[in-house]
Amino acid sequence: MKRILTGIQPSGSITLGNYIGAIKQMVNMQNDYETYIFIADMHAITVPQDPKELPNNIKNLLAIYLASGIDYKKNTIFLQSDNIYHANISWMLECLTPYGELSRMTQFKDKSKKNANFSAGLLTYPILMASDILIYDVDYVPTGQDQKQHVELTRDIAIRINKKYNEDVFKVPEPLITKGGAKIMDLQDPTKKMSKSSENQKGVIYLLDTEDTIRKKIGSAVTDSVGKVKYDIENQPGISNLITIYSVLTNKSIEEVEKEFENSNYGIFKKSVADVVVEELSKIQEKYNELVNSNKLEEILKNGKEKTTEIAKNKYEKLKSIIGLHI
Ligand code: ATP
Ligand code: LTN
Repeated sequence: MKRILTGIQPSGSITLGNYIGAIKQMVNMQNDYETYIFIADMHAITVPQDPKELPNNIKNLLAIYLASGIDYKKNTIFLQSDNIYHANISWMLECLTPYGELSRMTQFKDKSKKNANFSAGLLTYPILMASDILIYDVDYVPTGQDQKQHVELTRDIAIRINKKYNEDVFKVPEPLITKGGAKIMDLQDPTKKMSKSSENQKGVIYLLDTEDTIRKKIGSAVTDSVGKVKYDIENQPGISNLITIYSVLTNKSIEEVEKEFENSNYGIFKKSVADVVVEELSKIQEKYNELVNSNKLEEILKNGKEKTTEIAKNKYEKLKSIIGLHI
């Protein structure tokens, strides 16, 4: 069975972008692949986090995974910091990666601009991600478009190390980008990615938003003066974004959505988009409320820690051996 792995940072409330870009893909693939899904808490601390808030964000993300349909019996679910080998292996990979490759990463350039005092971890972030992926010899990494560059860096690291040591130390993974490369944009600024850490909450749909809030946010999403429900990122980025959301959640193609709303005004179209988002999220919220305080959560992480630590330890020993870290 082919193996896949993905992770999300517990850096805030989970958004519709996270759901469409990462979670939904895992749910769709869990029956046909061996799946690993984790909470990237060590990635989250590359930017400042409140130590009181972080545990809640971790717990909420785990409950959201399960409520979205990720079955803990079919997937290995774990907390990144529970597995000490991720950071250990990351260090070895850091020493085998040229600095120049890191400073070129788009996410680093964007995030480092936001805080002049950014951490060194923000720069080495993609190597920890490479470690997450390469430890498990995965075939595919489902992510949103924004993480593709990091998966490509991971591939380069794997290829370089395999060549250097003349051995198949790592499997070279492929990125798996959501259908049509779906990147969900901010509803208030559709040229910007919808993001957990966005300052303007009006442009972001959170998975736990109430129905009323969701309807308000979609109702006031920025559109244009063209007046046609047409997918045209250049001239109608707001409408194109709503078409993407509707298309992914209803499993209809962009063309089918355009046809369906050919004679509709933006008000009617927005209402239909809100209906499908509310329907999808209310199911998740109902399950989330049942799960968030259950003691199942700890047990799931404990099992994930045991299973992944064993796999990662083998990779760690292998690396120590080929690099020469032994007597
Ligand atoms: P932050 O604001 O803290 O950077 P984020 O919302 O960008 O967070 P990540 O934790 O970086 O989210 O990403 C988790 C997963 O969700 C990744 O696979 C990423 O590609 C995907 N993702 C995030 N935002 C979007 C989006 N707007 N559209 C599609 N996929 C997304
Ligand atoms: N960097 C990712 C989270 C992440 C990840 C990974 C995704 C950390 N390690 C390994 C896939 C595979 C992000 O911010 N979305």
